[in-house]
Amino acid sequence: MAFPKAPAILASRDLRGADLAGDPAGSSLRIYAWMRLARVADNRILDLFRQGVIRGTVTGGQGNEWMVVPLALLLDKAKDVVCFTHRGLGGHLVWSGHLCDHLNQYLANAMSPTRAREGNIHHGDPANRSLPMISHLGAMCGPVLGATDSQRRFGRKAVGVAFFGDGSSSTGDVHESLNLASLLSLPVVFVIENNSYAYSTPTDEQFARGTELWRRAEGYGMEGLVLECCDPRDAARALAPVIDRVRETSRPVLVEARTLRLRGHAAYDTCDYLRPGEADAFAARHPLPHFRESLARELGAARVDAVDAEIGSFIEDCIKAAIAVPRPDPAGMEADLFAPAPAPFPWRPEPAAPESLTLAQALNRALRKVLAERPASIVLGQDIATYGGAFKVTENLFAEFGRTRVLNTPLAESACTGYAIGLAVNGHRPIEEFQFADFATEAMTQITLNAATMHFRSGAACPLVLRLPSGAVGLGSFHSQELESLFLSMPGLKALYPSNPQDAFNALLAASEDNNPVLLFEHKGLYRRGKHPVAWDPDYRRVWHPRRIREGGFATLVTYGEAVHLAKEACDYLAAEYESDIEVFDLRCLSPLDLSEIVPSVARTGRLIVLHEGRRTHGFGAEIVARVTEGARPPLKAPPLRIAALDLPVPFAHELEAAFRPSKDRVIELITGWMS
Ligand SMILES: Cc1ncc(C[n+]2csc(CCOP(=O)(O)OP(=O)(O)O)c2C)c(N)n1
Ligand SMILES: [Mg+2]
Repeated sequence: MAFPKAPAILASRDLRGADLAGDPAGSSLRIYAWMRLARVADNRILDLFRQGVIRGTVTGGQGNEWMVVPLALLLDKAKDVVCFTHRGLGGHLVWSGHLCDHLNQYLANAMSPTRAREGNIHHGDPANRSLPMISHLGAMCGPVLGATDSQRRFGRKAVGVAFFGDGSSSTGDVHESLNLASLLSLPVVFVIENNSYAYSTPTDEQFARGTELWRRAEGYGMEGLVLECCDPRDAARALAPVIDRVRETSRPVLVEARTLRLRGHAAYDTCDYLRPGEADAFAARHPLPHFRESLARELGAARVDAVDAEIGSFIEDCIKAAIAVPRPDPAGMEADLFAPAPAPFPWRPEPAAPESLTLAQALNRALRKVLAERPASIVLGQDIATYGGAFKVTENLFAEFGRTRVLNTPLAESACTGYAIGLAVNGHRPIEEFQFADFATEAMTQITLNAATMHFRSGAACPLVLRLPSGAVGLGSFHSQELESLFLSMPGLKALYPSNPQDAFNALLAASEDNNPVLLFEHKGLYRRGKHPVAWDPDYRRVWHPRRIREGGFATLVTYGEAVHLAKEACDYLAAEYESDIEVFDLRCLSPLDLSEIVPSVARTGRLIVLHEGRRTHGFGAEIVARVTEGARPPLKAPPLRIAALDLPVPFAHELEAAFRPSKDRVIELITGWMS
């Protein structure tokens, strides 16, 4: 489809601070044209929603253009990083693409930039560093930090801009991100779009001490300033030096932009909650008509009228063109969940001779290899630098690779995972250690909604490894959990769970070269369970598939992680005592599940056992049983047996923990009971 030709005045998307002094007329009219485009487009999108042509919801940016348009014009589109919010259509229009691209997004048609997988303004242009927003407010700050840092690491003098509203400023992610940006000295401008309301809630019901949100900057050790709603040229004059300063000093700045609540929260909101006179007060301060009037005075009404007319007919032509685009095709959706597998990385075939290592040492060896051979890799997590991590998996890496590659993080799992996502989307390959898998719940939104959905909704790869020390080793409810079911009930995550040092080494290489977020579950009880030979394995990618570790004809047992060792011991005992040989598979990869060898094995043995340490109800075994037995031919000889932990929080005392999770004796008892 040929998009209508844009008016000449929209040919330039750039504004330099100096333009405002040197050529006030030319640059003023250009700012006006982009603002006008944003405003009329937003209004027409609202009309189309009311007519039922656009579905879902639309959240307009009316009242924010005076700030977002000059800011977008001032940024360097060839290197800077942004993430606009649901009030940022003006920013999107300036940043990249044709108006039709953006309309296609709202119309969710076959040419939508999110391939119609997201609606409203949830698109971006990741290839040009405009990160697509997710609804979860505050959660986009971390990715802006990461992508901006990634640009700097690649030697590009970028600035990032993280937008969020007054309401969003209450989220933990915003706090974590402000702290992280200051700590890492990241060149990010945080912009609070304060329109005095979060949906229907006024600021005095959101904050105890009024609305001086910019003053929070001091607490984070950064500069803060307030920008009252004003003529967009004044906004540009105020913002240009801020951007320059952030670019030069690489210090973050917090800007509170006091914007206007000209319309309701979204299309359906009639704003009944505004206080008496408030709507009129907003209207009186509305910069767009004032700006238009001054331009008409300065340049003559005819020139401004001509811009309006040209933009108006361009928008109508674009709407016609976008409406004519066919509806999206569901075909291919499932294939797009994951980014395709890249060619194997040309790893050096080392260690050539086997080294005798524990599983923790094997992971350390693999991390060293990844850091040494792949410059884009970065290891981050709490206490992982000089201390070497809670389980010493990162020991000595800091001494060898330094702070830029091996980065200690504050207790801010959500922002740090967001930061890692930003690094990943922009071309780095972060490997994040969670001190215990349990703390990954702090980053639930970032992992399951931001990272996991990234490729599906934006087409961008997110090569991110999340290392999760798992399993019960006597530490109680909050340092012991097996969280595979929790995470893997959400689409878009890959997951590996090695049971021995060689698989752990292979798993880290395989995960680190994948172009998707990969959860690497590491059972703490296996970290130091003996030393085993570990060497370069040209078949390391086999770790994405299960391995048959014991042959047998009586039944098929599927397990993973530490339970693999229980299974082996129990099956050896059963073979000796009952002459019942059980075939055992170490699943190794929990997502994507490959059951291609397991299904024929169960067809042959006619019996299926699943064994894992995670809880039984909604446990991962339920999925395996369902997938293996649905449509099983021939029908099974016995109902499947699930052996798992009790449906309880992980109890602390060792007697209680032993009763909670499967033991060798319990496995034997349950299997013999099932056999008889
Ligand atoms: C974390 C989170 N909680 C709740 C919501 C639902 N919600 C969407 S917009 C909104 C109000 C946001 O207010 P603000 O950040 O001030 O932005 P504004 O819409 O005023 O521009 C709420 C509560 C959300 N998107 N994210
Ligand atoms: Mg608000």
